[in-house]
Amino acid sequence: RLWHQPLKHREWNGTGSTAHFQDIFLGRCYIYTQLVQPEFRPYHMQHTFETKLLIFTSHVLSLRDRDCKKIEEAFRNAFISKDPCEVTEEDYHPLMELASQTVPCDKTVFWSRTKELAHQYTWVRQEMFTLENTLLGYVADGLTWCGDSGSSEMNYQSCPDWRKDCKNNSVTVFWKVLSKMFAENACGMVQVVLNGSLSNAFSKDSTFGGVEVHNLHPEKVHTLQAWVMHDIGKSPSDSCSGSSIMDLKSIMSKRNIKFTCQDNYRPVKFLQCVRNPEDSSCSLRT
Ligand code: N1C
Repeated sequence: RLWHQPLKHREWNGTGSTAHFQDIFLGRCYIYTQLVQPEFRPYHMQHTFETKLLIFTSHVLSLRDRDCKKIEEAFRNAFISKDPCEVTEEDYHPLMELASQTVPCDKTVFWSRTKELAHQYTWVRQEMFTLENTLLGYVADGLTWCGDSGSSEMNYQSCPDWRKDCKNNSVTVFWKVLSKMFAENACGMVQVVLNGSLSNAFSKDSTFGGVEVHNLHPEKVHTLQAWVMHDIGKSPSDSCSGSSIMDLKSIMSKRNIKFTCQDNYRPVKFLQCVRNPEDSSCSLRT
């Protein structure tokens, strides 16, 4: 027999909030602000003096004294005690103001359906940033969270599913706001890693195609470089000459941003080859 009846939350079709959400969020925030900084990286991964200075001034300095408890509170306030299907972009604005962060010009990396590979790339090229290499992207990556209009607790039983329940849920709205800000803040030359093993490497329905592309500022971003990567062992389905990339090219030309595209960009291909050294496409002669 249950002595403490659990609070009855509304039932949704998606998995519930990640267990120990608050602890994970706070722990990750402290790891990011206290440990994931260039000075703490192994010597061989340290930056040249210039990039280091750039990152230090624009990126790290602004984070050192960020109060993780305040950030966690602002995060909770965005969705707690609310219907998880009626979360608005404005709900997350106080959080965005508190934890905003800038990435140096030429160092932004977007991705679509290539998450792991894009992250391996920025892990090796430590001066580059995906959204998950910024504080808020880092703390929220892979987590699920939602509240309930009838309670000040998080719902650990279920959260809205994007397809079956609603689009404006706490998780989806968060990534939308954050991705938008990430794109708005980008400058110089920006890169995107796309998946050429899908029939459409570029999709207007993705966060990259639906949000980021439209929030790049042409006054700040002069070029978008796309890398279309084919998974080793799968047959290529799309490439720089395919129609989905042509769509992206025409969107960029209308937006007055120069566009370049390359299939199997070598620095990223090398990362795939580390995992598949025996593949014929990884031999020195190709
Ligand atoms: O829809 P996508 O890819 O094109 O989104 C990726 C794109 C990247 O450039 C990021 O800057 O949008 C940003 N982004 C994230 O960083 C991110 N981390 C985790 C968008 N979504 C992110 N997630 C979750 O993955 C989120 O729940 C969202 O719905 C998916 C999108 O992944 P995708 O379809 O591969």
